Amino acid sequence: MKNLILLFLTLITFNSAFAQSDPFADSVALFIKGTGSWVNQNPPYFPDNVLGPPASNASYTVPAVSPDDICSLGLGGEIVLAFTNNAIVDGDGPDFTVFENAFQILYGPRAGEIFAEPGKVAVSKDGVNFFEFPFDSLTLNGCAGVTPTNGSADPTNPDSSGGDSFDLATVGLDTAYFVKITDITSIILSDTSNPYYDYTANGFDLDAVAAIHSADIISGIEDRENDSGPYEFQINVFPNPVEKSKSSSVSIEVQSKGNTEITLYNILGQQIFVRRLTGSISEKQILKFNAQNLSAGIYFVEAKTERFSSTAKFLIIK
Ligand SMILES: [Ca+2]
Ligand SMILES: [Ca+2]
Ligand SMILES: [Ca+2]
Repeated sequence: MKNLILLFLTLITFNSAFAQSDPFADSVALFIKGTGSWVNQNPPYFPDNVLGPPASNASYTVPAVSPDDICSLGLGGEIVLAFTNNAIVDGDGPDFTVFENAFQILYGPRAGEIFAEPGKVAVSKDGVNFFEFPFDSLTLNGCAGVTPTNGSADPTNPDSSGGDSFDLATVGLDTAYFVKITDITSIILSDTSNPYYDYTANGFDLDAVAAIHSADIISGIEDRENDSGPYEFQINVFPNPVEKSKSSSVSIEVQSKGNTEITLYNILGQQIFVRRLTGSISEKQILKFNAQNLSAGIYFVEAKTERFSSTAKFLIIK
């Protein structure tokens, strides 16, 4: 257990010896489509169009419009992006940027103004408790979907990247694994005197979310002892994250030799269960369990044989 606590510290302090993970959102934890339906809300475009970097061809006056680049949330739509190989952490100033396809209008009665389909933004550590950034629907201060994207700039540099940046300190979080964006375009459409009123607006178009202050999460193999043995020792958990609303079945796949003890811990290091697998040869064994009664959050699975020990991290969300 002491070793495990040390390992938790390693995990939580994000071992910098590991290769830098990408700073962008890694998976979609939840998508509730709003009013309207677009091709970019479905495969093969979605979810890749909201993961990874923002559209490189977007500029102040030219919005990204390809379904490969953006996903329309629809009026009132809501999306939750999960970070699984990196976390957003609170550093000096803003910590992450949301990229949408806002742009400056060049012609017509609104020339020079920004065409905005704004969203409100919230963040979470556990995928359950979200902390919303304050926003103003008249000035759009605090909203995402207001500042055009500069696709030729470094998306992790808020001084030049465009997009709308947020500081975790504003909501009192030190780390976030989830970013929720909810379209609020209908607030603008309900008030023709709103400075951003535009009858053609039809909802937030998400391009990307990038961490400015990013920390790697070790989610794969962490062998504490010499791993030069004659066989592989691996542990994988899938799906990850586990979405309880879709399926609460979790598979832990272990490649090991001999008796293997599997222990599940929550983020506090409390043991949830211990199970034993008995394999005599080096082969893949799968332990399945039901996560229905586990609360949402971060969990660790430790697999241990006489000689080896390895831990994997995974998330359970609603
Ligand atoms: Ca990432
Ligand atoms: Ca900050
Ligand atoms: Ca994109």
